[in-house]
Amino acid sequence: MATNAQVANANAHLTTPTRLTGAEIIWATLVGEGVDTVFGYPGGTILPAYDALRKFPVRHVLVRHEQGAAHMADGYARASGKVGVAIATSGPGSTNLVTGIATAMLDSIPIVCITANVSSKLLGSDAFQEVDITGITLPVTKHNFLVNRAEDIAPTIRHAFQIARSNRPGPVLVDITKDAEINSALFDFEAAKPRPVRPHPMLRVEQEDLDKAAELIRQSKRPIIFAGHGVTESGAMEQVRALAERTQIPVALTLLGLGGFPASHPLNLGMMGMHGEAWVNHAIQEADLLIACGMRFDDRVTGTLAQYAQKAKKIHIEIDPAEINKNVKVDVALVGDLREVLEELLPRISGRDGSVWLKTIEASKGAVAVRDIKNLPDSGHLYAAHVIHDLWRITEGNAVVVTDVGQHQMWEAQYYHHEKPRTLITSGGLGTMGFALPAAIGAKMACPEQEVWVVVGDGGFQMTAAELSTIAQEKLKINIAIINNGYLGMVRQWQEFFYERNYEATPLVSPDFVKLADAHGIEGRAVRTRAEVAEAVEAARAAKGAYLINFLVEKEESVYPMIPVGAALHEMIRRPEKDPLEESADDE
Ligand SMILES: Cc1cc2nc3c(=O)[nH]c(=O)nc-3n(C[C@H](O)[C@H](O)[C@H](O)COP(=O)(O)OP(=O)(O)OC[C@H]3O[C@@H](n4cnc5c(N)ncnc54)[C@H](O)[C@@H]3O)c2cc1C
Ligand SMILES: Cc1ncc(C[n+]2csc(CCOP(=O)(O)OP(=O)(O)O)c2C)c(N)n1
Ligand SMILES: [Mg+2]
Repeated sequence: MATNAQVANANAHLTTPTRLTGAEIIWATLVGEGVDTVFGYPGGTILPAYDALRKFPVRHVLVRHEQGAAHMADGYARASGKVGVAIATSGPGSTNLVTGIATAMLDSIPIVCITANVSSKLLGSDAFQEVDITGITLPVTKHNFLVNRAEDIAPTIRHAFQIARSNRPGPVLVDITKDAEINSALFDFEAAKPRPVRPHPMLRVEQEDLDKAAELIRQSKRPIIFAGHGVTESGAMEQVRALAERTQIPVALTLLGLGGFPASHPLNLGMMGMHGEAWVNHAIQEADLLIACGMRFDDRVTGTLAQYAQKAKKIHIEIDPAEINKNVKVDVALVGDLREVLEELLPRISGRDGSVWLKTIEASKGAVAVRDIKNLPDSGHLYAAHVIHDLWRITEGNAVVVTDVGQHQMWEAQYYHHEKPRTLITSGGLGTMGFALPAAIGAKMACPEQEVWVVVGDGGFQMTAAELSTIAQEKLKINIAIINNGYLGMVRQWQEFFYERNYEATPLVSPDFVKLADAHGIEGRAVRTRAEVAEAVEAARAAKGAYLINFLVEKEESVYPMIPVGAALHEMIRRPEKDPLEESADDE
C-alpha cells in the first residue's frame, strides 16, 4: 500500500516543477500517467530507479523472470484496458522481455517497457550487460526510444504512453542510460505533455463509403458480422450489438473477439476459423456479405485465401490502414475507430428480415452439431471439455479466464462461453506458451475483485511455473487449472494427423504439480474423473488463497474441427464417428 508521504511527494512533483534525478523522474512520470503497479526485476543499471522507488506510490511486483514481467503488464492491460508497465535491467534483463513484447505486439496490446542501459559514454563498447535493446526490439515494438539525458525522460515516457494507447495499441520500449538516471533535471509534468496525435491521413471515413456499406447491407441475403479484438479495444460492444439486432445479422467471432458479443445472444454463432464451429465456417463460405469489425483476417481465421468466402462482398472496419486489403481484398474499407464508424453507419441502416438466412444456418447445425458434453454418458474418462464445461457452468461464465497456448486454449474457446469483454485473456497472434500464469497475475492485479482462472497445459505451465513464487509472495487469489494430457498436445495432434503418429519430442514428463504448488504454500489437488471436477472447482473457489488443480485428462484427445494448413475453410477434419466424445445435436 502506498503511504501518505509517497502520495504527497508524487502529487507535489506533479503540480510544482521540481529538480529531480532521472531515476525519480521515471517514477514521477509514471505516477502522472496513472500508473500504480509495475512488474519488474532489478539489476545493476536499473538500480538508481529501484533506489528512488521508495519515494513514490507505486506497487512493484517482483517477477521471477523478465518474460513474466512483460506478460504481466500485458495481462494487466488486457484485463483493464489501461497501459501495463514492465521494468528490466540492461542486457539479459531486457532481452528476457522480448517474447513478452512480441506477444503484445501481435495482439495490439498497450504496454510500456522501461529498461536501463549502460552509461551513454559506454554505449557501443560491449560494456558489461550492454545490448542494443532498441535495435533488438525494433520489429516487435510499435515504437521504441533510447534516452541518454535526464531532461528527456519525462517527455519520452509520456510520448511512449500516448503511442502505446492511441489508434491501434501496441508495446513501446523506453531504454534509459544509467547516467540519465543519475543526472538531474527540472521535472515539469505538464510541459512534458506530448503533442496531440495527428490523425493518420487515411483515417477518414468517406460519406460515400458509408452509403455504399449501408447499401451492401440492405441488399445482402446471407450476411455475417465478424466481431474481432477491435470490438473490445474500441469499446464498440453496444454498437456491434445494435447493428446485429437492427439488421438481424448473425455474428461470428475471432478467438480474440470472444466476449465482445455475448455468447448467449441468439445472434451469436460462435468462433470462426481453424478450430471454429463447423457451421460458422460453412456459413462464411456461403455468405454474400462479410462485415468485418476490428479483425485482421489472420490465417488461422481464413484458411487458404484462394478459396476464402468467394461469394461474399466484404466491408472492413479497421483502424490500421495497413490491414486493409492485406490478406483479403475488400469492397468497402471504413478506416477509423470501430465505435465511431459504427455510430456514423447505424443511422443509415434500417431493419431487415434475416429469418431465412438464420434458419439456414440453424439447420446446418443439425448436421454438423453442437458438442454437447452434458448429455454424454460418463465413460470413466476425463476430457478437457468436461473440465471447461463445468468451470463455465460453476462460474456462470463470469470469471476472467487466462489461457495458455495449445489444445486446452482451443477447448476453452469452444466450451467456456464468454458473455463480457476482457474475460478471455489469451495469446492469439504469437501463440506464446508460458503466457497464462504471468498474464493472470497481471489480470488479477488489475482487477482484484474478479475471479481469475488460469487454464494451462502441462507443457506451457512448465515454461513459466517459477511465477508461482510471485503469486505466493503477492498473496494473490488465482485459481489454476492444469489440463494435463502428458503431451505437448497440440503438436502431438499435428503429428497424429500429418506425421503418421510419429510422436517425436511431444510426450512430456512433469513434476507432481500438486506437490509443486505445496512447495509454494499453495493448496491443490489432482482430479482423475469427471465426477470429481465440480467439487474441485468449488474447492478452489472456496479456498482463501491461490489453488491449483491438476486435471489428468485423456492423453490422445484431439481438437475438432480442424482446418489443415493450406485447406479451405470448409475442408475441416471432423471427429471420427466412433470417437467417445461424439458431437451431437440432441440438445438443440
Ligand atoms: C493454437 C492457436 C489456434 C488458433 N485458432 C484460431 C481459430 O480457430 N480461430 C480464430 O479466430 N483465431 C484462432 N487463433 C488466433 C489467431 O491466430 C489470431 O490471433 C486471431 O484470429 C486474431 O483475432 P483478431 O483479428 O480479432 O484480433 P487482432 O489480431 O488483435 O486484430 C485486431 C484488429 O482490430 C484492429 N483494431 C484495434 N483497435 C481498433 C479500433 N479501435 N477500431 C477498429 N479496429 C481496431 C487492429 O488494427 C487489428 O487489425 C489461434 C491461435 C492459436 C495460438
Ligand atoms: C514458446 C512456444 N514454443 C513452442 C510452441 C509450439 N507449440 C504450440 S502448442 C504446443 C504444445 C502445448 O502443450 P501443452 O502446454 O501441454 O498444451 P496442450 O496442447 O497439451 O493443451 C507447442 C509446443 C509455442 N506455441 N510456444
Ligand atoms: Mg499438454
